[in-house]
Amino acid sequence: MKRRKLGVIGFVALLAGVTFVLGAFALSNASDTYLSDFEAQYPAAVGTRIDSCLMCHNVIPGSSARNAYGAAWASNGHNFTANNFEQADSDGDGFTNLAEITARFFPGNAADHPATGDTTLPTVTNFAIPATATSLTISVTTFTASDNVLVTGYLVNESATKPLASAAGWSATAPTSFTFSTAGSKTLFAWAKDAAGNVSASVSDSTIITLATPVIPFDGSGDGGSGCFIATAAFGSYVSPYVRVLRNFRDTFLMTSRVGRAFVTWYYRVSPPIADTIAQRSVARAVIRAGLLPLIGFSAIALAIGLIPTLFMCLLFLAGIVIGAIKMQSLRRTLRVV
Ligand SMILES: [Ca+2]
Ligand SMILES: [Ca+2]
Ligand SMILES: [Ca+2]
Repeated sequence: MKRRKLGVIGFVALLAGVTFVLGAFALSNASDTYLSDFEAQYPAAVGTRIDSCLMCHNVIPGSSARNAYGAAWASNGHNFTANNFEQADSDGDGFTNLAEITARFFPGNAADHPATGDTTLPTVTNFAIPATATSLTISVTTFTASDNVLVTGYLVNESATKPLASAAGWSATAPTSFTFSTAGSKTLFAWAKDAAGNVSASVSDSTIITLATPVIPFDGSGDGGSGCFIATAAFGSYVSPYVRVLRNFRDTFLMTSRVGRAFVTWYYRVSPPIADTIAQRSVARAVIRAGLLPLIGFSAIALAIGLIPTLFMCLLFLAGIVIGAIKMQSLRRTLRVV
């Protein structure tokens, strides 16, 4: 009877032991999974002081004693971003969950947070872009910054005015490229900020962007695919309506005659270097644009009513001017005699 009792007690103890081990394994396994979820969500935090079970637990890693962040995260369906969770301040220390994670502090421990009253500005330690470029998007060769606590934002722009920490365009990592809206001589400014909202002084670097003139092979087919180099450079775009008029004129009238084709071949040989020079000088572009307007007008009329009638109209116009000049001359002479 006694032996039977001891047997029952032993069985119950064994069962309890197995249950405890399995439970502990399940808990620690769950915690490991959650930590992996955290690392996947915040890869920059991997290997840092907050890459630990203490993210969600108070004391014992793997125990069920969750801290404020762990409990709130569980209530949020184990989701790091839903319901604006990153902007919540789970431990109530005055720093959002995201700000704490970004600055490598525990968002579930109110005693652990970025320095308050941090007035030390971050410093941009290195910033460089290529001296020349041939496209509007340039690469950022180097952009590094440091801070007494942690650099939490990087910004590159074209303004020498210090941006606000709340301005648009800050990124958590240094940008690797920048896209300008126009070509020419450009200066870029690099800024860094910290979690306390301090923005660094800028470091600038300059580049000269020269957009390559579209060189489209001329095969003499007059298919409309060839470029009007000088006009394209002057109007800044191959698809400008003015350039299109000249292209249509070329394809309709020049490419259909031997003399016209010879002229186009010659033009394509001499114009690219001229176009390159024009493309880099805004005054030259303006002068060429003005100079091309009569030709564009002539081309547009010729395309609308035909080349011969247009030439006839031009002759009439010129004749009118010549006759008018002669009339004025004789009138002046008559007046002098009187
Ligand atoms: Ca907090
Ligand atoms: Ca905290
Ligand atoms: Ca600082």
